[in-house]
Amino acid sequence: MNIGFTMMNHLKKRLTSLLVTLVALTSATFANAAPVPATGWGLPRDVSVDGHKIDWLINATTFFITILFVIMCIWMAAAVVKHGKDHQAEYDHGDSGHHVAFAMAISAVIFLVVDGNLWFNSTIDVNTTFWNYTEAEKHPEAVRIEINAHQWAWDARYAGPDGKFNTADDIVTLNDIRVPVGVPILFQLASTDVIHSFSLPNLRIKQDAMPGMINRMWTTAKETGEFDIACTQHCGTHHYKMKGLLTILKMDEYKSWSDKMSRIHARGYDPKDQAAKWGWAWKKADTNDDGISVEGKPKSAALAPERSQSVSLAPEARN
Ligand SMILES: [Cu+2]
Repeated sequence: MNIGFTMMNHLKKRLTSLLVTLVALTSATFANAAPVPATGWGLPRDVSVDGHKIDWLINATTFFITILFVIMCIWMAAAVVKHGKDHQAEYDHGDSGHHVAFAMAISAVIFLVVDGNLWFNSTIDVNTTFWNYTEAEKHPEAVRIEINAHQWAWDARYAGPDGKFNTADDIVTLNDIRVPVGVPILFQLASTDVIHSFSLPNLRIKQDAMPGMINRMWTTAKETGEFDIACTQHCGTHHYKMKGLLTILKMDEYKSWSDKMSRIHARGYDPKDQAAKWGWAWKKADTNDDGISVEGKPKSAALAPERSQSVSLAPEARN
């Protein structure tokens, strides 16, 4: 009776350990195999031409991590089953030549296959696509947008028909960015107050907006629709409110919108209003080699007319 009870207890403990391992394994598998819907689990729907390169990196990382996780779980489950009550424990420093060689070989395989693979592919993607501003700028219909981030909204400025920023035909919007599908969209980013991060999750790009410097990023949309603009840098108490709407339009719809907006803004343009001219001369793609950011300051980081709510601005920006 007593022996039977001890055996049952022992078996129960082993089964519990096995069950815990299996539950951990199953939940990790579900998390990794997340689908890609418009809502729900997984990444937001990718509507950009090059977003699949980012997704490949994320998926490859998840794939390798899952393999390693499964191996570790099998290893632990085997240890739980094998090293039971009847197993004689052995003491071992683990520093023999054999052990050291084994650990180094495993580490080298993981480093070269996993990290090497990710590094190699991401470097190619960055150089040929994501930081290749020269190619993007060459497109005759490329759209250029200046973004001024501030607590807690996004000002956007389009140059208008004359192609120059800070002129009468500029289009200036607040939390409302409209772009055409199928052509490069180039952004240059500045910030009036603190560090923000301009994120377009459905286009798989984001970049910090820094006070005192102009950062940039570019993308090409492949689908029309309405998508989120988010701030992905905690930038103060109302950070959570700092969202906007990105509308991707067909080229003819975009042209008629921008023509109309340009005419409306030209009518309300006041050449004496210096505060409204917060834009800057567009930084050319060849102004720096590293492709990350270009030093420079907006001509004025002061207020655009739409954001005159002084409560939302840093003290130095109010002057
Ligand atoms: Cu922000």
